[in-house]
Amino acid sequence: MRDNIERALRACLPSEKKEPKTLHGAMRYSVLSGGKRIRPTIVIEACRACGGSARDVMPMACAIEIVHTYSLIHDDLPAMDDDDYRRGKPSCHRAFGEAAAILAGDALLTLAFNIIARISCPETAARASLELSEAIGAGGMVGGQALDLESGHEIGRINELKTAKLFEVSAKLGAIAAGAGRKETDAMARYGLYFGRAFQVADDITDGAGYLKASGAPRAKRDVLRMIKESKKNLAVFGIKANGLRRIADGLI
Ligand code: GRG
Repeated sequence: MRDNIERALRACLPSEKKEPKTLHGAMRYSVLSGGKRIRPTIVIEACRACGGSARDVMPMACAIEIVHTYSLIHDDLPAMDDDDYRRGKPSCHRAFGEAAAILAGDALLTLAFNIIARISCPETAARASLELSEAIGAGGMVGGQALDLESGHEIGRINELKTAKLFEVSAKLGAIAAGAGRKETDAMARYGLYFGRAFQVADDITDGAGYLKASGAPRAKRDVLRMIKESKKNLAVFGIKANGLRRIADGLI
């Protein structure tokens, strides 16, 4: 599956040989830099669990990974986390300059919605762009980042918006691509949301930051396990077709 995702991502991105070459280079550099591709894998597995095929859902999987990459590029900027490295390589602004990195993030976000707009079923495309825009805008990922930049906001709320909403919409888009009904789509969304919460706490434990600082290691570890269990509970309705999603959740442990 990983190879298919890489191939599809490559095909979505503008060529480095075409102007503006620096912008295209920065976009390709950041997307094709060896991420774990957890979010697109969740999109595909959620679609499979709802009876759809990996091929049908690939545009949505790519759109989600492209949004994720935009968020990493902007998060690494000097005005945000000011990180020199990402995925073991110089971060986008270190490799291409700050202006190019800002534009690469902007262009990737736009590209994600362009990919969704091209989905052949107009209803699916409209629903997917509505869900995605709500998950990643001021009421979702960007809003979470804004709260994180201020002080005094509850860490669970920040994590939910900044990280979990993108996982929630990943699972949801998979269900939507498969034409799942309301009950299945809601169950998928809850799987993604709880997985996303667990993912951020696990990341904080690894980094020694955020939730770990606020709650201490024993509680943070207990909470990850509880959130993973809560996440997997929502898969019961899909039977063995959701084994891929169960493995992803267990992989966090
Ligand atoms: C600046 C628009 C904007 C948003 C920032 C999501 C986010 C909000 C920032 C990303 C930075 C960050 C530390 C997010 C927390 C989630 C997280 C641990 C991301 C890393 O995800 P992985 O581990 O990364 O899936 P790979 O490299 O494997 O894709």
